[in-house]
Amino acid sequence: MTDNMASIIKFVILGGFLSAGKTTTLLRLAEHYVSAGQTVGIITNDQADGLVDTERFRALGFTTGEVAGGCFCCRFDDFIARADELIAQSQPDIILAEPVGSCTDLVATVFKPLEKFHADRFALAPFTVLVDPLQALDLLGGASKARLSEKIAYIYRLQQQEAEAIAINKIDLLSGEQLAQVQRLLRERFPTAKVLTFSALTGEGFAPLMAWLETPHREDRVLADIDYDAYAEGEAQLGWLNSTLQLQTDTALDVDAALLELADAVRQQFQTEAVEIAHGKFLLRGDRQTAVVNVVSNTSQPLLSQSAAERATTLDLVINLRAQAEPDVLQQGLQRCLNAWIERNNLTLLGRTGQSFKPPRPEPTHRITQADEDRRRL
Ligand SMILES: Nc1nc2c(ncn2[C@@H]2O[C@H](COP(=O)(O)OP(=O)(O)O)[C@@H](O)[C@H]2O)c(=O)[nH]1
Ligand SMILES: [Mg+2]
Repeated sequence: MTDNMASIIKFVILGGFLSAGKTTTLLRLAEHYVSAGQTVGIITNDQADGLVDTERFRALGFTTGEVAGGCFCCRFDDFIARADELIAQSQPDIILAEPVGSCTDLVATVFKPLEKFHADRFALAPFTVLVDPLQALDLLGGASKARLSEKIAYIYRLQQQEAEAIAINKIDLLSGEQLAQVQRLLRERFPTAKVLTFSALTGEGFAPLMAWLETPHREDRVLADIDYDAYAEGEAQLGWLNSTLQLQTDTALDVDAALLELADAVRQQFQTEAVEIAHGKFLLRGDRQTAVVNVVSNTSQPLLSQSAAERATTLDLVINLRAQAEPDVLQQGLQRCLNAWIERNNLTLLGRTGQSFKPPRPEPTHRITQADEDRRRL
């Protein structure tokens, strides 16, 4: 790495719960940086491999590394290895990283280790955590209405507590009144965080967000009192399912429509079973183009986030589902929908890989707290 010592790489890590809009925001940021002539590298993260997010970045031509099998905190060495690979491949000016959406304590386990061991190579942007305003109202506002459990809400609160800035995304969905309500709620609960508002979809408020990310990371809000048992329990209440299928058909299939149909069938299936979806991602690659559909809750319509606009006969389907249920419940519910969908569309299943599980207890590689630092200084 000696030849890279001179150039310090900007490092942007965007936090936020499942479906807050991290990938959408990073894609928009990446496009801005590229159009300003900068080279961008991306690191995605999940508890398992076969990631829709990775496919999305790669489909748009971004050099992307993936940390799979655990969060950045528990796979810190892999995280650094991916960064080194990006540097070797494309000498990026900026690395953008998206941690797992159910992960917290990132300041102690990722930011501080980066500062302690890699300050000569990376300049961190302030730790910014994205918020879906409707999810925030649900998880922080009225506990009686909350559809995700109290343990999951605990993780959600920790995520905001350690943020230097909370960026309220999806403001295009809100009335002025609703936005004011969410801002009030977040300022009340997390008075030390800067609050930004924007829409990754329309680009509104994006310039101030980008300007904020240009400022240096200043404050480490280490979670001093985090209860790792409660955190582990909360994460384990989320079932995780990643599945990749190869399919074929004689009659060319409308990729966008077929994917929307499948995603909505899955949403309805879990709504019937009272299984709350935290994020369902569906990607269907046709002969040349790729469609992506997101489901962010049981009650919101599936959204076509990327259109393939083609009919295709050879298809790769990737599904990443995170929902509040046992993994086998997810597996069975999805299987039912897939069987019906395959039959309805006259598809032939050629192959399939995947896994479903609960995230294991987080065991960070490093955990550096303020107290450790203070002791060292004495
Ligand atoms: N209306 C609206 N939807 C958004 C916005 N940003 C993201 N989304 C949608 O929210 C869903 C989840 O986004 P994604 O970026 O995958 O979230 P992640 O899980 O945090 O990476 C997708 O359907 C996005 O299209 C936004 O600013 N406005
Ligand atoms: Mg994502």
